[in-house]
Amino acid sequence: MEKWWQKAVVYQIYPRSFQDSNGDGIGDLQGIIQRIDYLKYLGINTVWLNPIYTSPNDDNGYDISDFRGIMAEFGTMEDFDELVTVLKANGIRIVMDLVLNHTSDEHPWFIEARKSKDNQYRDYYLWAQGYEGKEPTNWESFFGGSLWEHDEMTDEYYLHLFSKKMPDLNWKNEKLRQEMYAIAHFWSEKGVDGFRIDAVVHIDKDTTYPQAANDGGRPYVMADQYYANRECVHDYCQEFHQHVLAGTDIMTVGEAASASIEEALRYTAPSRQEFDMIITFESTSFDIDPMLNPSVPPKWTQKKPDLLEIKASWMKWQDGLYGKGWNTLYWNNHDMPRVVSRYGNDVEYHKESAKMLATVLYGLWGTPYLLQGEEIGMTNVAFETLAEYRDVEIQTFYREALATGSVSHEEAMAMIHSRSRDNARTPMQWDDTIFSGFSDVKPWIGVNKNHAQINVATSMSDDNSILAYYKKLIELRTTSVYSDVLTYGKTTLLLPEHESVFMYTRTWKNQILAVVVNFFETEEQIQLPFTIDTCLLHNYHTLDYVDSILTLRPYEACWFIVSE
Ligand code: TEU
Ligand code: CA
Repeated sequence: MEKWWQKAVVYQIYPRSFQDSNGDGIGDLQGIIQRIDYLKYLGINTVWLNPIYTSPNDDNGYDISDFRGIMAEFGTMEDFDELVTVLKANGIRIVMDLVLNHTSDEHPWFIEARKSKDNQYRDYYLWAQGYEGKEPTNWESFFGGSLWEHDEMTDEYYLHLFSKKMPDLNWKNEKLRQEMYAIAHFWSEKGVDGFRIDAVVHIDKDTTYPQAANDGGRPYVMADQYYANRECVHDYCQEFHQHVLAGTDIMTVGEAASASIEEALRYTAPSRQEFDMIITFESTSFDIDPMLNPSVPPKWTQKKPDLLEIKASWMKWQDGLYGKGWNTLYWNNHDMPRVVSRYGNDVEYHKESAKMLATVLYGLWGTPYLLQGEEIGMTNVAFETLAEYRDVEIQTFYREALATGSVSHEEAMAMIHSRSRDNARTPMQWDDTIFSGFSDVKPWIGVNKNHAQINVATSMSDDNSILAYYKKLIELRTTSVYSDVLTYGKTTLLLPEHESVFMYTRTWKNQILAVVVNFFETEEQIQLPFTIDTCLLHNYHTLDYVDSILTLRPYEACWFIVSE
């Protein structure tokens, strides 16, 4: 049976950087309301808001101190209610970011819990004694360093997968779980249409706290085997479904960065009632090579992507979940560098490569997730100084990397330029004015200098813009006569061994859509095994197609309706 989220095109709004309405340099809910017409112009039908709850903003809202309050900088609950009303009036659904894995250390529960070992909230969190005068285990935080923080008051350590101001919750405590279900229920009652569930694969940990094997490269190591995708996670997701989702058509997308296809089949099988879909990091990690620099966490390394690896991985997920679960399609989110800088060429072939990346990904089977600014080809930013960066992960990475003694300031800054999360968090580029139309005052984080050329206003007056291309692509996926083949069609990979060309078909009833892209800059010639009936999408003005030989210029990309 068709579900609304199968035809969703989800636009991710990072509220802090989308639109400032009250001149404090910080994006807010009224700012989003001001931009509803743009969302309608783009043609998206769903928005995902990053966290808007009360927070001290150590991790820009993912450290929550009141799950039922709206962050003061973003506005009020009345603003939220108005936003929901306006979105729904414009046929746009709203997905909230639900953070279940941890709270802020300023949450009342944690303030109480740390007071004494027998406090009623103590067991809402994960505490342990030190081991041989050090932290309980050698496990590494996702933000670098140990994931244990010593708490003087009771001389115990508490676990924090992320920053030390974000203590992890103890999901083995049933009372805690009930508290989290009540929070989710509160927002479902307010009319939200979906939840993106943050870091959800981490909510169960091995609380026997074994040491992790360590090859000695760094003092602490990732220990996913002890805190990712454990069996209890499935049990808790099913319990969440029973308590919060049963009887609703609320969509759930679990952030399951490290989930394998086998785990994804279990998370997204409809019969298991866990999630409707998950976000895996596998589909965006092809340019990471830990061997390039063992002194730093893998995410900070970068190699040229291998298209054969990309094709094999994407087809594993296309084939593995088809008819059994559901896929998500994304290149960007607020945790990753911007794709046109990462896999494309944001200088000589900015438009062609940005359009190619959209063409190759959003022609696949699954629900697309676009990050604000992706549709105009926003790029990475390279701030001159560390002080211009805002992300707590960057500050921790820099400190830990230099502490190894084997990473220089210049090397660390180069890694920050190419890999940091702030690349995705600079203010939305609305026009070429000094603060890009995002605000009338200096924003909380610097505006990318290229906003003078890359912005919505300029794009709207250019029929050849990346924006016009995304608008067409979204219309094809959501409302055109080709929506069904794009939504339900079976994916078949062609030319599997070709190292530069990515070609596949989508087949649904009597319709065949072919996607043909040159992933790189070298011109390619290929023989097409079908007849082109219609060209739906193309990032060049003319097709060089003679006697069934198609010449593909740098990053050339097409969607065709074909016949065999
Ligand atoms: O990110 C989760 C996250 O980073 C982990 O899933 C980790 O990177 C991955 O499992 C490695 O395999 C979410 C948010 O997207 C991020 O912005 C927050 O900082 C984080 O959770 C904490 O809330
Ligand atoms: Ca504001």
